Amino acid sequence: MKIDQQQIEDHNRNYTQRHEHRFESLADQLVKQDHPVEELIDHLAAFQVAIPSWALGAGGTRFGRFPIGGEPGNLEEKIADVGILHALNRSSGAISLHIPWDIPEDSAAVRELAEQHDLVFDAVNSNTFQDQEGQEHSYKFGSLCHTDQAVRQQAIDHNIEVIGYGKQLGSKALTVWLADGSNFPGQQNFQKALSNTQASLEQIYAALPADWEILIEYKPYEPNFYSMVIPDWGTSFLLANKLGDRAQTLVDLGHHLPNTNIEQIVATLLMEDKLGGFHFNDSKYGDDDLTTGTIKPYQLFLIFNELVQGTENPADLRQNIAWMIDASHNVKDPLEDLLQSVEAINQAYAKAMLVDRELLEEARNSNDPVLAQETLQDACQTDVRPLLREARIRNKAAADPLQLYRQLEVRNKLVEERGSETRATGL
Ligand code: LRH
Ligand code: MN
Repeated sequence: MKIDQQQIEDHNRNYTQRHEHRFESLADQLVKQDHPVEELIDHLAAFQVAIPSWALGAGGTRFGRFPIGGEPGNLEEKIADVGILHALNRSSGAISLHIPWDIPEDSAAVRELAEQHDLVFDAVNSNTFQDQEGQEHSYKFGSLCHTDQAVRQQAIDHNIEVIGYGKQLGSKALTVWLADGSNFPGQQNFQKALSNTQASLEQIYAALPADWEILIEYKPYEPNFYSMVIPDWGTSFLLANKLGDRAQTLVDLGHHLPNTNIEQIVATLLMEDKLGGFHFNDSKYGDDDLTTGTIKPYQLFLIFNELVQGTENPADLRQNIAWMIDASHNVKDPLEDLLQSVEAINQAYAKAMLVDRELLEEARNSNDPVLAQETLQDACQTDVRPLLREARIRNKAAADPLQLYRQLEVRNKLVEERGSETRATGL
């Protein structure tokens, strides 16, 4: 199933009148506020979010999983699905693979197919949280931290193998998330586990190509429920500093204990030049992997506010950070959920670029919290959707990707093509 340009042009033609009216009135308002509208549109049009290869099928929990039908049954079909998203919003121009769920059997062919969909490969993810068929050593009690050197070496070799796949596909980063930890007090020697992990990461870091980065993802709990070897940003930051310049911290929004001030963590990592990337999603309680911006949209805005404030040139922001989604779709159509996530991320970015930075600093320097709040919320409560629509239309994407996705009955066509039983690898 491919979406052709004619279908998008037909859709946009129907939108033109309504859109132009709304866009012109917003552009007028923004110009009056001295906002560089054309520049804003260029930044938004250039902003790309990577789609996780492991979130293109129906997700589930231990209590159940409800198939969606038409799921991609292999890597080629996953690339085609990300191609559909990118055709609709021209903001999903990258795919992040998870190994071994998505091993590229023929890298040249996979790369060729991705190019046909105008896609590149973002960070590749290793997996030492599951035991694979025929695997010599189990990761039940950890991987890079394991008490047994043979298990640690097996996990190190796997990460180096993942770098190998990434190199063939043009990826420039390895994401390492470890399920390593313990379920009971006394079960693990915290210091030994952390120093084993550091020593293992040093071997992986040494195997990194010169132009690659390693992104260290932290998580406070699950699947271990007493301790995780890398539970928080501080531990990831500590390891990244010990490894070297090309080691950075990855912030998965769902990997924080309730009420954690994530925007402050982002500000600190940015200041220390150790913010490597994001896994965008949203959550109310735990690592719920819900649609980005659905539960805490103001937090998402505040995170982008720190990103825009903390970076001189927006182009650097785009280049230096890996923008990726990490979600699980238990009740929504995965492609609709991902379209909504990309839209929410773009809205937060657009609103953050509308903050009157001078006025905000003035309010801060004069300790005027009321004015500071008004300045932030003035931007956050601006309806930026016409700006995003304009950026998409200029990018030859759909004015309203979700509406066109439904109008074209993409899911039904995927079910016709693939049947209702296909199951995508991943979570
Ligand atoms: C762990 C995590 C990690 C992935 C996995 C799919 O919760 O966020 O990023 O490897 O989800
Ligand atoms: Mn993640």
